[in-house]
Amino acid sequence: MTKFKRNLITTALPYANGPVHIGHLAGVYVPADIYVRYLRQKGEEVVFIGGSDEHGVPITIKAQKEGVTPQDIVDRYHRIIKDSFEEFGISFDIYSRTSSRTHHELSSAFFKKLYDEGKFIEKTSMQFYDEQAGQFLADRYIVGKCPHCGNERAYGDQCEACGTSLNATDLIDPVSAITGNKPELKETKHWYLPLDKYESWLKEWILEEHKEWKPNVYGQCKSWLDNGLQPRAVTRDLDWGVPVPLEEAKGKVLYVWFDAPIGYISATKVLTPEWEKYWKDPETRMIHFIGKDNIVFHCIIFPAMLKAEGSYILPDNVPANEFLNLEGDKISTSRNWAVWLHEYLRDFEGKQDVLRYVLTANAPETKDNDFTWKDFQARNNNELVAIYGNFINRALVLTQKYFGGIVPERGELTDYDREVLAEIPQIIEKVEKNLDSFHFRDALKECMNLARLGNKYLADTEPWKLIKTDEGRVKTILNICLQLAADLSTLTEPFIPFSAVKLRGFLNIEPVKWERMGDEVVSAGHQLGVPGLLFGKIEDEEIQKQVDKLLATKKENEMANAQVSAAKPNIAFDDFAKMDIRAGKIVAAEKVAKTKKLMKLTVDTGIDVRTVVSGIAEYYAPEEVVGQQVSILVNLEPKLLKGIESQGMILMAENADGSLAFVRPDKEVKAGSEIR
Ligand code: B3M
Ligand code: ZN
Repeated sequence: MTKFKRNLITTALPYANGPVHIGHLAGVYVPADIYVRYLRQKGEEVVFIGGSDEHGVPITIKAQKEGVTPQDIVDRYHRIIKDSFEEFGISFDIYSRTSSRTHHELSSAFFKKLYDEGKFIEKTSMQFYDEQAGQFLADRYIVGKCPHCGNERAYGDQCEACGTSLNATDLIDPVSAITGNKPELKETKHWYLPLDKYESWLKEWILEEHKEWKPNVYGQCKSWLDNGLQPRAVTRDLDWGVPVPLEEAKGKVLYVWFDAPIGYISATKVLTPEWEKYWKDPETRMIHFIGKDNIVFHCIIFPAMLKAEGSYILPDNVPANEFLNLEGDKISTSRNWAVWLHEYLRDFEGKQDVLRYVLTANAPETKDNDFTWKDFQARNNNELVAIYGNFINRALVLTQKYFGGIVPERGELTDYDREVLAEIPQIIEKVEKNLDSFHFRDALKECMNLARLGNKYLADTEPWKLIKTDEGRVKTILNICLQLAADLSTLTEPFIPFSAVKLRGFLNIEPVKWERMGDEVVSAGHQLGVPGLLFGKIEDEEIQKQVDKLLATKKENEMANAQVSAAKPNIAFDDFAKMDIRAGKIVAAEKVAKTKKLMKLTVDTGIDVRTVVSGIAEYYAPEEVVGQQVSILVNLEPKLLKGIESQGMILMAENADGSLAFVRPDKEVKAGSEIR
């Protein structure tokens, strides 16, 4: 890290078309924040950049669905997302947005410079057009069958089922997402970045000069580069976005993936007039924190854009994470399969750090990982409460009890004391090594080892026994414990910053510099603050509530997706005419004893009054059905059910979840009327 003077840390700009969930936090924002807080504590110069991606088709589609403007949508979600990040302590120096004027100006100028220098190629091609909607169908405006995996709902730019990036014209049976119509092909002109021209440079820069990148990132880049790069269109026929700054390009905007990464630059410019020192000085180290679906854009396309522009630095590293799943299923906004941050905070008030901790301990660093509520509870109760909280609590309470909360002085150290103290710098070194290489899970594990060390030290030395015989020894032990506690507040601050502040309150100390860990930082005679609990236990009921909520979502999704059964083969009219279906009226009803489903109905068919046994008891109570008009098949062979002769069948519609509803004339008709 030494050859650099300063750090520019960016995080992927989330689309402002929905709130953010645990997958966002785990994949991008928590690791980035840990890294930034660590650098700051070490006294490094850092700017930490975030913002909302406010262009792109997902936003205009959402606006159209709701009958509002795209600006309404992005205003709404930009706020919600910004608040969520703030509440979780993501310590951005700026959280900006791509609808800002600075952003429009800067991305426009970026395009213009490349255009003027002849860095683009112009191409006229046939693209899908929706006559009725009067617009071209870019990216997500077109859906069809994926040629690779057969997914029926693949988009014009990507199939989310198999991850393949697509061209709209690759789709099988494409339809417009606006009108559902079959689109036509119409000629249009666009500007392309000839990525093929940058291929050999990218190969050298990534595959030779950045072998240290994470294997998942390096591997994805290699496979793109091995497959060969094609020119990529950087403009679209849309009316939402940064207008293409050319006379001949009326009604066209920059492709969202062209302007979004420039959002990192424009956000820095909004933050500080010195923005160029971060973007143009090779002594700045730039790092992009992103999720794996954004790798190609940050490692190949954006660097090619920066290279083409010529005055900007390139990223030094792109530590992309894999995905976080939720209870075994892919997180999905459209299926509402997510833990939304604003909802988490409603249910677990003040427990931001618990989520930060669990998402780091279980981070999808090398492979997709699963978040489960059981694991969340276990990590809180067995790690934060039982290990970290327990050590802090004992150190504080014992000092309170024996010395009125005043830090006792250290006496002579035993060999064991020295051994324990010598472990501190070793642990710190491991934390640093892991953080420097973006191994956040392992770094957190080492932090917890410092708390474990404290617990072991207390258990081995047993000051509560010694107090009767050797007060001097107890003073030394507690003094050492309090130094450990202070070190923990410094070491864990990047991971669980709210708890670090709380702990410093208990200790009544100011933030301690990173390099002072291991020193005697709380001096003898210092009055501690009021001790409290650092973490609280999470009870089974709270977890059950979350699990139930997800089960309900699952059920809703299943119902929505339930397949309608396939059509039966055709029958002759005569076969149909054989059925004698009448309008009847239920005149009496009772549950059939010792069954769950059956109800004995007495039905006036107009022809006669008869008994029918029907499987509706789970969905209707007898008193609700009496007096109701129904459709009854009267010429069905009688059948014995639970000892009762059933004479006919009541027609019911069966819902996706198996629930039943009566099929009846929509206005009352005379009993016995024929239904056909
Ligand atoms: N908005 C895609 C995403 O949210 C995109 C990232 C832009 S980063 C410059 O995954
Ligand atoms: Zn596919």
